[in-house]
Amino acid sequence: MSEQLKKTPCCTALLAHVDAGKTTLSEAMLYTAGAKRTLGRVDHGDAFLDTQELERRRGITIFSKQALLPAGQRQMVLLDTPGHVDFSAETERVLPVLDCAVLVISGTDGIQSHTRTLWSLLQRYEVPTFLFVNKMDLTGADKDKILAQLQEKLSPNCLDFTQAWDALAENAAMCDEALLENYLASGSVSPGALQNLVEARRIFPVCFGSALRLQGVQTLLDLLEQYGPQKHYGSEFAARVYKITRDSQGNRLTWLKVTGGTLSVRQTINYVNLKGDPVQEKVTRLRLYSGEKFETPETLTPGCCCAVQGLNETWAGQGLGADPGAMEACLEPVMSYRVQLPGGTDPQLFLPKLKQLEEEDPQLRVTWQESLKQIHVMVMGRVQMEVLQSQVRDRFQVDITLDAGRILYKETVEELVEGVGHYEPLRHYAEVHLLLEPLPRGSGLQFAARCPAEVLDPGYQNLVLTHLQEKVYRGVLTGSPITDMRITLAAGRSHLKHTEGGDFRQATYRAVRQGLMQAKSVLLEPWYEFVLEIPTPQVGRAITDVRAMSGEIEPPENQGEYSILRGRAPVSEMLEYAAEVAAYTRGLGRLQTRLWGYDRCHDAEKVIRELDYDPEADQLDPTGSIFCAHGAGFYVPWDQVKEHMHLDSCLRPAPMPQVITRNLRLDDKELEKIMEREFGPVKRPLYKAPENRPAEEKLIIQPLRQKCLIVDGYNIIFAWEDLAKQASTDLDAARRQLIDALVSYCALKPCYLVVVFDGWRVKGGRGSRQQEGGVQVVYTGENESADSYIEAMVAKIGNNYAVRVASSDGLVQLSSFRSGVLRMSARELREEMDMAREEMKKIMGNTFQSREK
Ligand SMILES: Nc1nc2c(ncn2[C@@H]2O[C@H](COP(=O)(O)OP(=O)(O)OP(=O)(O)O)[C@@H](O)[C@H]2O)c(=O)[nH]1
Ligand SMILES: [Mg+2]
Repeated sequence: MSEQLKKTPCCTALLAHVDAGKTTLSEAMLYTAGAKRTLGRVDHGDAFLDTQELERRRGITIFSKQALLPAGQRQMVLLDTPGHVDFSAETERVLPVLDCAVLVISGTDGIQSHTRTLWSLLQRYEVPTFLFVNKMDLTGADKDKILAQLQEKLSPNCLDFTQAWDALAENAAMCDEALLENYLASGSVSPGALQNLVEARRIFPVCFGSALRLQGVQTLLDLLEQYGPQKHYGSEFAARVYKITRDSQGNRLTWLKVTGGTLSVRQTINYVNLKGDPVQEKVTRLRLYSGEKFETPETLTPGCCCAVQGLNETWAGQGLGADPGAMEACLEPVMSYRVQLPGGTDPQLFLPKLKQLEEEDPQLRVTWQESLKQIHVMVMGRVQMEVLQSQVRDRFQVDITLDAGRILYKETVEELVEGVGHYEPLRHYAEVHLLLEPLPRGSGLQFAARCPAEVLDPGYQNLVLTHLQEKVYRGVLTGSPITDMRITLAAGRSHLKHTEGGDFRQATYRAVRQGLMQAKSVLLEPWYEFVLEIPTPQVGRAITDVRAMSGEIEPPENQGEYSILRGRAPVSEMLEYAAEVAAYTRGLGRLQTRLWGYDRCHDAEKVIRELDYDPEADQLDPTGSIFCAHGAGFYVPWDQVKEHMHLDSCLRPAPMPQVITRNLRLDDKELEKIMEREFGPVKRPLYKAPENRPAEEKLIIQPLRQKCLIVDGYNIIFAWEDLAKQASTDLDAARRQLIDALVSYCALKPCYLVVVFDGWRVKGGRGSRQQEGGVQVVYTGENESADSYIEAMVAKIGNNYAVRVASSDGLVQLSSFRSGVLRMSARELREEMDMAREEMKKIMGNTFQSREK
């Protein structure tokens, strides 16, 4: 293995807005650390990390790249990223693999809109962050002013780490209560304590310098060495893919960070491709890059970032081995363009080539618009457009142009509806009931299943969830993608003989569209958040302009000659406004925009009319269903599906036995607590219910026959090895553990759950009953054994409930139970509880961080 990476490296990225000096800084770091003997320069086209012809020509970074360097006693994988907004998706892709980041601030420009975007991304991906204020050699760069700005705009915990130790210790103590206590008691702070706070993102070290003049660069390296996080990894193989590229020979490279175990040449990797099919491939070569050059080690250890050859269907964001699934990217283009091909080029033949580029940049979203016979791509802006054109020219020798740019709209719903899809051509069968419920703006799509296993087999439930996630669902107003909704599987039905592989896919697709047809849909468009700096006399004009754009504006902030206006406006209106500002202020005004997200469309009616979309004529996404009569399938339009459907509606208010409603209405907080205990801390809120929580109130699952599970407490404890062992030293703890496990199980699989503990030997014990989570915990009284309690209980409720009793295998009395009462062994109970956990884990996907981390 490379000399460089014998120790666990710290993977560090440089991030900033365009031209802040990231590439220059990486050059300076490499040189200062002794990894490079000469100092290249961006402006001379010989920077170590602007390796691509395109980048050298333009003098900007377009692709993220890595370099290896020593940082004192430690090793570092340095990732340089593009700063231009048009390439921010490329920057976002590296965030999930970072151990820490250096946010570069230009000493003369200060905090830009894009800096704040990056800051919130770092927050979202929980990356410990250092700040390097660059270009301090230029006049106008003011250290105190910048520091104050950082503290005000980013975080008060941005601390100057170049100040004297005593002052730093005191300032750091102010950022954390525990540290403060310690500091007050001992009068000092340890570097280790600071490192922990940096790692926990409680403080952000700031230093200053000039990358171009090699000032302050050694200080930055020292800070990274001393306070950079020290990661520890598990022994099982795990990795996270962060990008896909092709080298000049056309070899496909999968860039990943090893996050557990080892990765070796010839190792077999099993994974699931984007279509959901299992793939098994062998690693044929590992490339450990530094700049343009690479070594080809046989094996790599955790912490390393490398390019892997031999994997052909991997994708950026993917987790391999023990690393769980991906996080969804949050920066996305809001404009789509038509690809114009030179005469004689067949678009159908050209499409796969563009798809190759899409693999490298998934945000391109290359689509074939059948109705128009056109290829469309999504790009972030003009610079990316030009880069795409050059890429296509270099790689495929075709000159394309992009035109007819249009805004990408989205759709959501305004209220809760139930969508039903049925698919039953001859010898097929599937029915799916989904609840579509609005979520707050910016939530995206969430999927859940709340369907009892007796109604639909958990295997089919998972299938429905997969189908919900596998495609972009289109709304019925304009055919734009849907967002900001939770889609919950509430019921479904399969047929023992006739349900085939694709049937649930068909039923699921139709259910979503049928639901959308009934719902009150809302058209959304992208909005900018803007800051407009303008000579004060022109404020009136600016306000009028923003109003005319249907924008929103805060009262102007007068700073003498200049005023600052902040607000929001639709992208469609503000797109060209920067040029207008420059014109009417004679170059003195400046407009900074950043994408706020999607919100209500300001001219929805007009857009809907223009796009002229007819959902019922859309052959690709039918809104109706297929039913079967007299041995033949027939089409039922969406508005008649409910008259034909086989299961009842899930939204019909029906009187419910108290116990089930209670379980279903387990408070979100309670449920979340249980989930966290089971699966580890929640990465993002699990149930972000909208204010009026419609689904919780109205979701009522058809009462089949209520399930009841009675657990013979001590018998189970002594039958389960781990609990038995615990019980031998601490019976209370074992009991606690069992109750906790049952509470979780009950939350995952709602049922009437009773656990009975024998108290009959307890002198004078009167017995007790209490409610814990969804579980009833019973201690029998003196002279009453658990067996007899259970027997009496079964006799009482056996008619109304499907009762099962879980007990150790040896118990004979239970076999004499009335018919219809099922016995369950201790082992079966364990298996079922484990299965419920697994199922929920699958359903929850990546909502939870893995415990092991
Ligand atoms: N005066 C001065 N100029 C600098 C300093 N650092 C970088 N520059 C100049 O700033 C310009 C941009 O530098 P880059 O290193 O390409 O900036 P970048 O952040 O990598 O830019 P992108 O990759 O395009 O986002 C170049 O002309 C550099 O020479 C510095 O410390 N002082
Ligand atoms: Mg650069």
